[in-house]
Amino acid sequence: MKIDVLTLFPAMFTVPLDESIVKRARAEGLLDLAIHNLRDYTHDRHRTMDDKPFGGGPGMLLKPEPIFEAVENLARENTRVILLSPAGRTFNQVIARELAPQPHLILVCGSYEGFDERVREALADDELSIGDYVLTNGALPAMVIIDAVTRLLPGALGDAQSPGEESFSQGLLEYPQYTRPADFRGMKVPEVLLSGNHAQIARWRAEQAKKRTRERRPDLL
Ligand code: JF5
Repeated sequence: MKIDVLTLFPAMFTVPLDESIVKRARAEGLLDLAIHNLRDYTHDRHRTMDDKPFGGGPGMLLKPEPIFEAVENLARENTRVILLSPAGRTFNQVIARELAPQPHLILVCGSYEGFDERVREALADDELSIGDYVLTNGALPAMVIIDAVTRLLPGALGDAQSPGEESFSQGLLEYPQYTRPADFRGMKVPEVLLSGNHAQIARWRAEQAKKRTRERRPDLL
């Protein structure tokens, strides 16, 4: 998968996408990630990225020209252009699974007060939010989406792990898990997990997952 990111803050992307599973996916060629500075697509002497909204009002808008030029330069057949902003549909695991098979994404990070509406109308295939709060810019949302999608790419987790069983894949929160020691400071691992009875363990885990989801996230049921 190829992902191009358009941002005013390319430095924000360096460390988080050069660690762990994303780093390995890039090294193995599962993910081809390119971060582009939107300012490189300006042509005036001051490299102006923003301007005042027509009709007045507070704040500034991203100028449309650099975004159009960048997207038109990078897009090919089968590209999905996605804006990141609080006005998008809320990103979740279903959307991550829908993006993972795409050959090419362009993620356009908003900032200031947001996008000129013509960017939405003429350029964007989708607009995503990562939740109902306001950030200073779309770099963190872009990284969240890259992370969630990358671990779903075939081979990204290695053979030991699978993305299929975890929280949300089944539509439920995860059941409680324990590792050694079986007694840590008097806090004991539930007896059933030490029993070796795999049918009983599976039943206990399913019950616990449902109970936890009912208590914490009834909206998922
Ligand atoms: C942004 C205008 C983009 O704040 C966000 C955001 C919050 N959830 N998902 C995305 O993006 C930055 C702010 C203002 C456009």
